[in-house]
Amino acid sequence: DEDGYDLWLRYRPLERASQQRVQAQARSIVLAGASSPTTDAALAELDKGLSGTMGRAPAHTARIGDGALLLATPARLPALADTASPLRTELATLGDEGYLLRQTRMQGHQVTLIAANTDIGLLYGAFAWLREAAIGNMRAASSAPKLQLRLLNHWDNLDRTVERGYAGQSIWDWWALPDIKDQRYTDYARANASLGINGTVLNNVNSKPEILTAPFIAKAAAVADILRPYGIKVYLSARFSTPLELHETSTADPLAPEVQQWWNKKADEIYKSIPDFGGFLVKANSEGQPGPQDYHRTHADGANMLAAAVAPHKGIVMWRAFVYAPKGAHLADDRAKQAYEEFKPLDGTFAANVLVQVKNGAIDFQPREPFHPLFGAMPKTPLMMEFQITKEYLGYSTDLAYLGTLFEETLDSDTRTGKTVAQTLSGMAGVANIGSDRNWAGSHFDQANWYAFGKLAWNPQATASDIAIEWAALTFGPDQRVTTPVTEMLMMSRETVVNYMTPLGLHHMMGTSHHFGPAPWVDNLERPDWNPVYYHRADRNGIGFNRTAIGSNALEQYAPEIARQYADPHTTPQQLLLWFHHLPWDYAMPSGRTLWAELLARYDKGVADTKLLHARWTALKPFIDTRRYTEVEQRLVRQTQNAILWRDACIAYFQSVSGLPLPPGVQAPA
Ligand code: GCW
Repeated sequence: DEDGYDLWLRYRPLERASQQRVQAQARSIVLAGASSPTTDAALAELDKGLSGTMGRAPAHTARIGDGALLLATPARLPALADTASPLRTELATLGDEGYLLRQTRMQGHQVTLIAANTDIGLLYGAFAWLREAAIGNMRAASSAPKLQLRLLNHWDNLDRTVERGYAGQSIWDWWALPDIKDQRYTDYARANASLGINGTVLNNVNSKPEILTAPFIAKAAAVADILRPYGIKVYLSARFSTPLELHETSTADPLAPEVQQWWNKKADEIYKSIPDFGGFLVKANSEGQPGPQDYHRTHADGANMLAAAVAPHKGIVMWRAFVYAPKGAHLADDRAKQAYEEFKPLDGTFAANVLVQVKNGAIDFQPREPFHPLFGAMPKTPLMMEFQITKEYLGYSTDLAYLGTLFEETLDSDTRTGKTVAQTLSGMAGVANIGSDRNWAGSHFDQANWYAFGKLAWNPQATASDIAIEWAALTFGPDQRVTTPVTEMLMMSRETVVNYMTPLGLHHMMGTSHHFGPAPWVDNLERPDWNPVYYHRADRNGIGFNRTAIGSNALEQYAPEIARQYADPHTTPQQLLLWFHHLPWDYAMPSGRTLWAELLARYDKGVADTKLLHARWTALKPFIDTRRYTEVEQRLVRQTQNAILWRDACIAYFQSVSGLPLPPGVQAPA
């Protein structure tokens, strides 16, 4: 019975023809040179993969023979170090983490070579080869990551609750650690390494001082020991006021010498237990978290102080730009502008080992947002992209929404500063959707979002559809009668959610605090910038947030070409229309409909497409194992109800505001 635990590393038996192709490439397995923990992991994975797909794993031999699957680095195999070898030339372009898969002759034998410059590269190569085997492709490949930092961010609390987690408790069992190490940690490492993820922040950005005390450092070190062979570094979220709250300093002012000294010593202590500790992630002066501004210091002052503490150990600081202050948050302001206003002036003032981590959009992980104006605006500061893999605003793990298309849309956006968003990045972080549920992600399809994040962090130019096809084949088997419809479901799913939740650029209309379900009517929260009415601004005359020069002028934060194009509703992409403009209900849309009628049509399409998703899945019943089929099917039924609720609630509410007639055939609720 398939329960989803194996993720995309299922290694189920292949058909005979595929088995023969795989067999031809792996009559024996040869590791050049001595073993290391990382090559042990690679060989164990090959054994596991081949036992599953082929029925048994080939013998490991020391000598290269015909049909060998050979793992080698230049340091391990002199032939690869030979400057005359074209393979060496190719390897030289692949860096520390790249790999190549190649049919070649070695010592007079026909072999399949998995080659890299490092053992981590070999591990990545082994996973890539196994992926080819599982799909039955056996293609040659050559690949290196385009981004250096590819991290998961766990919003996991020390009591094992997970902020915005929809997949059960945190996988980190802090109570049991460091002595008791769940097998799940190793499987977590395998899954992440198979995608090339090379770092993980273990705890929530809403952090606690305890995480940096000796007992928790020991626990984190135990996790780091398990992840290390897989090329994954451990990072921690640091609470800015930690020394003060632990009563070990009298202030948390970043410019106070005692504070700097405390952090220096803390860093020394951490690195003693975790020599390759990655560094800190910090949420400061945002949503009630402490930060340097509590002492009238800047974000750069705060980040640079922490950066100085970890710099001698080659650590980094990822400083989040997700800041917005309650003060002055009245309707004339625009929360979307605040991060840019705070951070843009600091460009060039951050220490070399600081990265500023920016959410994909300027509000908060909405089903659709334009790219954050900080991308392209901080040329002197390395930036990290922060995506949310967990679906806080897209229906949790109940609704099906493939985020590959959302990620791709942001990454491919042209900043008009000579770079796409992807080209402005030094790294990518994904807020993890992983929990202790048997299937890790809360639903089978949500595994695709973890997968897509990892793949795009490795190569931000990869396409969401290629990733979807690969995931579908690895998850449900390479039968095209399954992979084609599953891929089509994935590719239409996010737009479907946009349509039934927030069409045409609407945003932040979700239920207060939990963020599930519609609540566009809410207007009484303690902070105006938390109210949905602040964002849609619907009234008798029209709807939308005017962010042009006669509105909040958030547009001015974008490159002039974009600002000019989006200043006019007629040249603003329809999908962002109400993000940037407040328009009359009878505004003429390109479809020929009024804005009101277009809005209704979008909501209807969202519902219709949800039903279509369900129908496509039920057609797959003969091809999918019972448990996974049923678990997905139940969620699609629920999603249809959710979509109907969104549509009906939003239409009823907007109609009550606009006073416009409902479309023919639609009755106002009694
Ligand atoms: O998306 C919002 C969430 C908060 C989260 C915050 C952030 C970790 O609703 O739960 O807190 O953003 O990103 O800091």
